[in-house]
Amino acid sequence: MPSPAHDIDSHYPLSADQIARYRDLGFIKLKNVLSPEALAFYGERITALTLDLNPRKGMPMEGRTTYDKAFIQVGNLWLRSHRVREFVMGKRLARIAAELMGTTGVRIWHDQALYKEAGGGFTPWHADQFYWPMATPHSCTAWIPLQATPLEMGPVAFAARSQHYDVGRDLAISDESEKAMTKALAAGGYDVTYEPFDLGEISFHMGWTFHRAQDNTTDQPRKVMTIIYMDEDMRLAKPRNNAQENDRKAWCVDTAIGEVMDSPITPVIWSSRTK
Ligand SMILES: O=C(O)CCC(=O)C(=O)O
Repeated sequence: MPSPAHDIDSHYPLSADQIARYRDLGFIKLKNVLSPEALAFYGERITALTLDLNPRKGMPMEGRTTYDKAFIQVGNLWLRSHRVREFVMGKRLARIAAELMGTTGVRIWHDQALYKEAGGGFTPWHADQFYWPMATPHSCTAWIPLQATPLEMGPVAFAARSQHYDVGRDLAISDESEKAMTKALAAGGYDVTYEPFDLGEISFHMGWTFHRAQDNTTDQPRKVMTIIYMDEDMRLAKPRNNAQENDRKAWCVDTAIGEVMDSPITPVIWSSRTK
C-alpha cells in the first residue's frame, strides 16, 4: 500500500548565510525541516524496528559500559523496511546535505537509529570520520529527533569549528575520548553550546566535527534517527584502523582503494546532475 503523502522530497531552501555558518562552525541546526506528521508516520516504523533489533534488550543499565549506556544503536534500517527506505531515500534532507557540503550530490553511507533510553548515559566526545574509510572530509550526518528534545533528554551538542582540529582524530568513542577531548577542546578554546531541539528541527554535522550528548534524565526515551550522507564522488581510502576495515568490508567490498564508493548499498539519493 502506498504511504500517505508526507513531504520528504521537496526543496528546503537554504540561505547563503546558513551555508556559510555550516562551513564555518562544522554543523548547523535547522528548524521546521520535517513536519510532525511525517516524523510520526516514519518514526513509528523506525521505533518498532529499533526496539525489535535492540542489541541491549534486557540488559540492566548498571554494569554496562559507558558506550552501552549511551544509546541503543541499530544501523541500516532502510534495508529492512519499505517505509524506512522511503524516509531515508527522501530528497529533502539529502539535498540539504549536498548544498551544505557544496557537492554536486550525495550518496547514503548508512542510517542509524540512536535511542538514548530513559536514564541512559552521556555520549562521549568523538568525531565520526574516525570510523569511515573516506578519502575526503565530505560526509554529513543528519541528526533527526523524533520528538521535541529538551536538554534533559540529552540532545547532541557540537564543538564549534572543531572540524579543523586534528587532535583526537585517532580516538574511538569511549571513556578515553571523553576524557582526552574534554581537556583538548577546552585547551583549544572551542565553544560548546547545549541546546534543545524543537520537533521538526534537524542538525547536520561534518564527519570531523567533535560532538557529544548529556545523559537522558527523563523517564522517556530520546528517539533519534540519523542519516549519514557522503559526496556522490567520495573515493575509498585505505582503511586506517579496524573499524574502517570492517566498514569497507560491510559496504564496499567490491570497491578498490581510490575508486568511487559506489555499491548497491550506497546509492545516490540526490544529485544536481540528474535533477
Ligand atoms: O545521538 C547521540 O547521542 C550522538 C550522535 C552521534 O554521535 C552522531 O549522530 O554521530
